[in-house]
Amino acid sequence: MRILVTGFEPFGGESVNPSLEAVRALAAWRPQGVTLGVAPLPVSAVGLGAALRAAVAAHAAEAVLLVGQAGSRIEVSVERVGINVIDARIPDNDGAQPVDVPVMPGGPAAYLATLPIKAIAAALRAGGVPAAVSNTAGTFLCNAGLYLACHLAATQFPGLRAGFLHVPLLPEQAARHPGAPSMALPTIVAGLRIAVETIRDTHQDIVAGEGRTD
Ligand code: PCA
Repeated sequence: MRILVTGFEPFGGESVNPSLEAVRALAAWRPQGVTLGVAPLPVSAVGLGAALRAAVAAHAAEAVLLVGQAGSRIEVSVERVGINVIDARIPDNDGAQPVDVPVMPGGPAAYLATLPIKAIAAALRAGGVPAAVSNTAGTFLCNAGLYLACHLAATQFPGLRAGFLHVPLLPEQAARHPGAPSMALPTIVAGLRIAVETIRDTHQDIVAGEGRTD
């Protein structure tokens, strides 16, 4: 199975992005039964879609797992949904700050992730990585990335499965933001490995209640 894992470039004044650091650390791994591809994605409202499409095509991906930084998250968030809205709180790396514009004009209001989110969350926890299903990926470019990946699957890459993991800040980042939660890089990398193995091994998601009201 060809699985593509992407990480985002640093943004918002940070010099690193834990998602990109973790994806880079994953690159040399050769999991059994998986051809693993990794790619960086730009924090660019204008450039994200083309970069994602190019990476999916270059790797002939059957599944794409996008990974991004979420500074307030206390655990790995397995995102359930991408919505067709960008409402940027901060500028992207091009200096653009779209507010209340669609990710894809005319597209559906939302797409649900097609990777096994419950199985991934359960496997992460079983592997010692704090994790939960999340019902909002925000309204910046991570949400847009999940939406675009699902839209690619719906329109150009039939059979492509797509999902998203938000990861906390690295400890060295959190140290500059007192009170912010963090997760060490080896834990994040271990989580990505577990997620890839779960994607490889799970074709029907498990049924497990994880609903929450936040
Ligand atoms: N996090 C941002 C965009 C890039 C990233 O790593 C987000 O959550 O939208």
